[in-house]
This record gives sequence, C-alpha cells and structure tokens, in this order.
Amino acid sequence: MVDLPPNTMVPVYYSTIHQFHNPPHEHDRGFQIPYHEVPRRIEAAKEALEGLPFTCLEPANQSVPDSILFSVHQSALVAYLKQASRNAAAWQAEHPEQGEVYITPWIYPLKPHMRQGLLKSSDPSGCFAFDVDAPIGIHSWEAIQASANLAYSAAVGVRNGETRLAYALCRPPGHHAGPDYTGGYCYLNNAAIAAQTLIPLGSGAILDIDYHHGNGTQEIFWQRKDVLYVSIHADPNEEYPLFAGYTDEIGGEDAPGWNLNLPLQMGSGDAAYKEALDTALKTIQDKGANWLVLSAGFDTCADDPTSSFTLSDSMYSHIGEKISELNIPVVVVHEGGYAVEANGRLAARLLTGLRNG
Ligand code: OKP
Ligand code: ZN
Repeated sequence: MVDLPPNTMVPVYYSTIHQFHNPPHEHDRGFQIPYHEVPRRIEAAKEALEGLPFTCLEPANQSVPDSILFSVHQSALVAYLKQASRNAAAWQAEHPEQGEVYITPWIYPLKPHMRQGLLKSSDPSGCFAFDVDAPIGIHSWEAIQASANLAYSAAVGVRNGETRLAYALCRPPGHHAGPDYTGGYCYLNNAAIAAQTLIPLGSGAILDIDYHHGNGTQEIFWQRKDVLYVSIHADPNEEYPLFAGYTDEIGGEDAPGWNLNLPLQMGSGDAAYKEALDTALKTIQDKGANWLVLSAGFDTCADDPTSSFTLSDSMYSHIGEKISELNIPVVVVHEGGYAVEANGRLAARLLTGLRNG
C-alpha cells in the first residue's frame, strides 16, 4: 500500500492441511476429467510469496467464530460438510480396497416438493450442492476449515490495524459457495468470511478477479448495502457457472446498485481487462469502501488450461498497483488458477504491485 512504512512485513497466511484434500475427478459438461484444483497450486504460490523480501509466513492463528460463520452460511451446510466427511471415512473403513474415496451428491431436488422430501431423508447431500464438482473425502472438512481460518486470520490482522495488507493462501477456494451450497471446488466462502470479519471497519467491497463469476459471494451479499460485490469474469453465456454473472444482476430489492458484474467476451486480453478494472475500481471508490477483499483467481492468465482469457504477466502487477491507489486496507484471498506454477509468479506480481503501488 502506498502509505505502508518501508520495512513493514506483509503477512502471508498458509496451512499445510490443504494437501490432504485431493479429489481425483471433476466434470466438464458431463465428461469426467482429472481434477484441476490440485495441492501443488497453493504450494507454488506459497514458495513464490515466501521468497519475496517483504513477506512473513503465518499460520492460521485464529478459528472462524460461529458468529461470523453463521452470518454468511446456514448451519445446515456446515452440518452437511461434517457429515459428508464422516460418511467418506465410514465408507473407506468398510471398503479398504477402494483406497481414498470422495463423495459427490447424487440426487438433486429440481423442484420444491422434491427438496422437502430429500431434506428429511438419510442422504440430503443434493440439497447442498449446485453442481457435481465439490467432492468430499475423509480429510476434506479439515481442509475446508483450515482454508476458512486462513481468510479469517488475515482479516483479523487487518481489522485490528496490525497491517493494511494481508494474503490468505486459501485452498480449497470459496467464491462459488453460497449461503447453503457448495459447487465448483468451493465449500465455504473464504472471501465472504473475510469481508464479514472486516465489517467493524465500516462498509467495504469485494473485488473478484477470478476468471469465473463468484456466484456464491454475489448471493451471500445480494441484499446488503454494507458489502459491494464487483466481479470481472468470462461471459456467463459461454462459461461456468452459466446461471449467474450477467450484467442485469445489480443487487436485491434492499440493495440495488450494490452488485456489479463486468463480464468480458471469451478470449479477452489485457486491453479489455484494463478497461473493466478501471470501471470496477471507480465504482468501489464511488461507494466509499473502507476496505477491500480481493478474490484473487489467476485463471485469467494466457497459459491457464481452463480459460479463454489471455492476460499477460504484467497485468497482475498492474492490477495490484491500481488497487493500491484506492489507499484502503486489502485482504487478498486466493481463489482459482489452474496453470499450476503460474499461481506462484502471478501471486508474487500481484502482491508486489499491491505493496509498492
Ligand atoms: C472454480 B474457480 C468447465 C468445468 C467447470 C468447475 C470450474 C470451477 C472453477 N470447463 N468446472 O472459479 O476457479
Ligand atoms: Zn475460476
């Protein structure tokens, strides 16, 4: 940040626990493919960030309190996540020959009467997922909690005035997770937890620069005027999550104008992105945000195997520098990025830009 004293260290929150969450498969338009959201992503980011001269690595020194957790998520979702991890453990104990198993919700309540029945049943898992790409294994709940605790710890440091910039190396990511659902590798919404933690500093904003629209974050803050959600992402007509991220989603009846979607054409590059970023930052400033949570996805980069955008490495320095001009405290929450090693060099560029302005 521009007015950081020159030798202030930037805390980078990291936990080893994420590596025990390692599902084998996901689905692309129904086809089974290897899981892109792999442990090495966050290890690459950790190595690059701890290599910067101005960072210090920190453990998750705080656990998300229920008061924060249950103001962004329903308790039924949390109960489901715990139970699903237990179910995976029980299945594994009974079928040791199958090795590590990951459970996926399998019956989805398309209509309200189906939901009513399913919720009362012995396996309501389909009531808590909007897609098939948030599988749960024996260690997943531990990893999900550890990830949320990193976002919370980073936000507490900023809320307490100990720093004006912090980075949470969250894995699994969070921005597709809504009040009561998982989806798209996401289980608990780390960015929403960070934002809720910063509310004592006044109203603020979440800027989501992941390639995919953060439908979960949008829904959590849909009716709120104390948290602006702004997202730059690929055209949802063509790209996941398909059902959200359109320009006419401007916020609920209680908060019109407090949600801004800036979808870009498939194949967009630096020029289009810079323009959208200027619009995003102007809106954040106009709304008088006192703090920013940055949902930082790196799947916008040219070499990402899952994305059509072609951002150059220098864009991530530029994004950091432009954000620093807001001159408000920033909590960075790691989201996507599937060019595995790129998570390292791009996170380093982003954080360096944020720090040096
Ligand atoms: C998570 B995050 C379509 C496959 C969709 C889920 C993508 C989740 C992205 N090609 N699989 O926003 O990076
Ligand atoms: Zn993404």
